[in-house]
Amino acid sequence: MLRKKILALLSIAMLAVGTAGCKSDASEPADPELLLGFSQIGTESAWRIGNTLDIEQQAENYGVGLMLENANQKQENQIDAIRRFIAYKVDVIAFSPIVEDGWDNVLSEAKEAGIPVILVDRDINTEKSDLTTCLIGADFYKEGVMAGEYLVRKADSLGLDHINIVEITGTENSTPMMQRQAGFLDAIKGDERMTVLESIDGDFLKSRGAECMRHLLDTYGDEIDVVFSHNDEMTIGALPEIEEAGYTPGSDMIIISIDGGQEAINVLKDGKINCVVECTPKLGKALMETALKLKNGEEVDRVIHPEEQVFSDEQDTSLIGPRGY
Ligand code: GZL
Repeated sequence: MLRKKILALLSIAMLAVGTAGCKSDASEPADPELLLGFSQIGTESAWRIGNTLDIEQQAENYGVGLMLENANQKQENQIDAIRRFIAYKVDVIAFSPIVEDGWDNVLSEAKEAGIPVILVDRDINTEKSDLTTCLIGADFYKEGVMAGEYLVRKADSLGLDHINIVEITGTENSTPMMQRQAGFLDAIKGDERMTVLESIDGDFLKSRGAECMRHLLDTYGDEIDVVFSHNDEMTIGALPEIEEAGYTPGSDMIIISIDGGQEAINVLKDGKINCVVECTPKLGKALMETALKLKNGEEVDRVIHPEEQVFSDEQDTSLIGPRGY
């Protein structure tokens, strides 16, 4: 097949060039019904790694030829990868945009090439709604609301009359960061007990979570009653800093996190985190089914949100089963 020959030549060319920072895994079944190009943000968290593994597993389950490229946290690498997918003439392009802005040009090129685009996990900011076909990902606003609603219940149960909150956010201008923050603030809005002392960007990284927590402890010390962290990675990074400062996370400070990976659930069971809002990385099945529908010219839903739950010290955490990421 001509495309396979082009693909083979381009793959050899790319390996020769040694494209920096990108890993293209052009593993595909013998004669795939569909060739899917996927640009993944990176490997910044257990969530992201779990998301990649799930997409690879589901591609195998559905017999989809998957070309997955890792952008190593750089938007320019994602844009380059999408241009390569266009050159390969893949059937469908999917990607998880690291930030919401800056995609119109490359997605217009995909549209001109007649290749449909699926957004996975995160959204983009554009005036041109026809540049993408579908968004498969969590309702991040609802995740923020669930975090805020937990805090209100916790404050009620402890009989607290004033609560100082520090927030460690995810990557600025990313969908989860903006919507988790908005949902959390809306959930506590009007509750006069609640004060947000500072909100600081931890970029979803463990190392930055530790740095941000050190800064917040140095600045506010024992004024801090609550740490609201946008992902488990940053939360896990922050905990040792809290302990080194002489505080007991989970009791001296209420700790609220999002993702629901195994490491955070283990720490929740140990009582050092009080609430973990689930954000499932298992989006691969919906991605493959949607891509196959697009290849076959079928209609697809504009938005597909997975069901998600809250894990917290309000329940018997010993009953929480293995998380798989
Ligand atoms: C959420 C995803 C976020 C996770 C982080 O769907 O975009 O990115 O919460 C990950 O762990 O880095």
